[in-house]
Formats: sequence, structure tokens, C-alpha cells
Amino acid sequence: MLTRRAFTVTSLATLLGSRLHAQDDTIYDESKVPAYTLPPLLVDDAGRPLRAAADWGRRRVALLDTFAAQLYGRTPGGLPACTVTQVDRPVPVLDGRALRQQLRLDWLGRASVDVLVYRPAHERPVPVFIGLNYYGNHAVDPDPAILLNRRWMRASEPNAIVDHRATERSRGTTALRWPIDLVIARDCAVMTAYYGDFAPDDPSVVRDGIAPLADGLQDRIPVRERWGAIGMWAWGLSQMRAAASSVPGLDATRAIVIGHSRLGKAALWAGVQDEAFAMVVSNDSGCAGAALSRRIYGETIARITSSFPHWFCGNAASWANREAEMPVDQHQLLALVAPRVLHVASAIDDRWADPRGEFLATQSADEAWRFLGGTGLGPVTDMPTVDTPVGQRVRYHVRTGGHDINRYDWTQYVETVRSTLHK
Ligand code: GTR
Repeated sequence: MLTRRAFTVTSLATLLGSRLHAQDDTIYDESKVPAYTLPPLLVDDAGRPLRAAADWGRRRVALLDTFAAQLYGRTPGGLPACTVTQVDRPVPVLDGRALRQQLRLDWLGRASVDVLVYRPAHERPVPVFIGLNYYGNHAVDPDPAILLNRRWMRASEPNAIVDHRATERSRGTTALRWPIDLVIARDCAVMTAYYGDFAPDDPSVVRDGIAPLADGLQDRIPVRERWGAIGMWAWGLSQMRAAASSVPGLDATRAIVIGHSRLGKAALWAGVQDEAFAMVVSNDSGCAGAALSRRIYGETIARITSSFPHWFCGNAASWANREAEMPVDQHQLLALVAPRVLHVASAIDDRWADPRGEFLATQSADEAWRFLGGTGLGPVTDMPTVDTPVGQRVRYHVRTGGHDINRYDWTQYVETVRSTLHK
């Protein structure tokens, strides 16, 4: 009996093991990364090397166009601009060191998004971090005066989401990702909104945000080039930046777009399209974010476009298992931030996001900063050791630990702001 049971268990494990292996051929071994050649950065449409910094403008437009057509989709022209209203008056928090305020962005009464702002309690305008959050503004801080977001959310027990809705117990559940005290102490502000208000993160509900605003504006855009959720989140970030200019105490000319993981992809896409962002932060953005697609290490274009088809345009999935043929790779996306400030961060145990691939993309992108005459990464030849940030106008760090955004990461971001944007 015991033998029979043991046999059954073993054969089941073998079966499952081979199944898993067949399904999961994820590369986590550096020696299995294929040899690859990255598409060149500083060439014109005919493949000739760019000669002067002035040539970069045209190259930039061409690269943006390719990323839009092949990966993220095109941001429709003619979308309405938001109207900003105050939900409440600024309230002193953090023992009077900061002011907390809630705003509502509204588009012609057809869509609305609540925004939470923290800024230092003085009138001098400060740099502002603009980023989306995963579980609602009420999850950023336990403060009961923050409006509880009742819209659709992804299932999550730790965030006390019940039937896809937040509950009173959801308050403050993501506070560790938003060290407001630290940002205020370094004389910066934070502006955040729930990403699902712009586009709920599931194919079944993705249209329940701002998507209908684009109805009738996409007729001239080929179906396979139409935007997905990343495009909508990115547009939302730009709308928040525009709104920042009407908030006293925020310096919208020193706006920093920031995002973690899928929202890091959105932050990059927002930051490259909207040059009014002075700095762009990618935290563990991985595949289709800061990581090189051609390494096919960890998450791949095939995996991401099958798990999350609603994030991308229709053309994106056509590059599944054809990474080497893609007309662009992610170092070129990062380069579109030049000569502004870029900070890319990885976490060493976050192999799914390919930390080395994120560093190598950053290092290749640095060519654009050198070409345009600024100091980006500076004299960095190898991937730095953990917890050792490097660079100047292009900064990179890889942190101890796994997939997350934490106080250590934010400590590096406010330091980058201090060294590059503070007056
Ligand atoms: C994963 C996805 C990653 C990353 C991550 C996240 O499931 O594969 O690309 O976006 O989610 O957003 O936390």
C-alpha cells in the first residue's frame, strides 16, 4: 500500500515536473542568454550615424513612432484636457510639516479621477513626484479623511479587496511603498492617483476608465496600433502633470514621473512622450520597461503579451518569440529621456524583471546623454554591486531583495532630485 502510494506520488510529481518544464522555459541562467545585437541608437532612417545633436530630434520622433506602432499603441490626438477641482482644503499632517490635499480631475463629466497630494508646509514650489498607485489613494496612508476608492480593483487579500472592491480595512495597506515623510523631509511633494481610475487592469473592465474619451478619435489609427492600458496610464500621468501646474507649492517644471513594475512601464512611456517631465523613474519595470527584450531572460514578450494583452497594442504580440527581429529594444526607449534625468532601479532577487538586462539597457542608453553633451552614467563600465547607486543625470541602482518599491528606493530617488533638480 505504502509502495503504491509512494509510486503514485512520484509519478504525479514527475508528470507535473515535466508539465511545468514544458510550460515554463523561463531563462534564469546567464549562460543561456542568446548572443544578440542591439538596434543602433545614433543613426538616421537610412542607417547613417547622426552627426550633430540637432539630428537627434528627428531620430527621437522616429523611435517614438516605432514604440507606439509596435508596442504601446498610439495616444489618440484630440483627447480633452482635465478640469481640476478641490475635494478638500489643504490639511496639515506630519506634525505640521506637510499639507495633504485631495483634488478631482474631470473630463467633460465623462470620466473622473481622484488625486492625493502631499507637499511641504511652505509656499516655495518644490519638485513633485507624480505616480500611480495600485490599490487606491486610501491605501497610501491610513488617514481616514482620504476618500475610499470604491471602483473595481484586482483581487488581493493583503490589501483587503473583497469582490474587487476596497474595504475600510484597505486603508494604509500600501503605505510602505509611499514614504511620504521621507519625501517631505527632502523638500519634495507627491501626487498620486489610483491607476484603475484611468484604466482598470483587466481585459473585461479596461474600458471602464478614460477609454471612452478616445471613442471617435481613433478612426485614422490602424486597429493594431491602438493604445492599451499602459498608454492610458501614461496619458493619465501627463494629465496629472498638467494639473500640478495649478496647485500652489508644486513646481510643475520639476515634475518627476515615477512607477513600479507595470506602472514603471507606464512611467517610462509617459516620460518619453511628455518631455515636460524633468525626470523619469523606473522601479523594477522589467519586460517592456527598462529590460532588454533581446536577452529573453525572465519575462519575455511572448509571456507578457499573452498574460496581459490589454496592456499593449495589437502589434505587440506579433513579436512573441521574435525578439531579435524587433525594430527597437528598450535601451532606445530609455534614451528618449535624454538629456533629462533618468533613474532606473532593479532588485537583485527580482529575476523575472531581469536586473542585469535593466542595467545593460541603461548603459546602452547612456550613449544619448554623451552625444547630447551631458554626464549621464559617467565612468561606469560594469553593473554595480547591490546597494551601490551610480551615475549622475542617468542613475542606476540595484537593491538587496525582491520585486517591490521601498524606502531604500525612494531614498535614492530623492537624492537624484537633490543632485540634479534642486535649485
Ligand atoms: C507581473 C508582470 C510584470 C510586472 C508585474 C507587476 O505579473 O509579469 O511584467 O508588471 O506583474 O506589475 O507587478
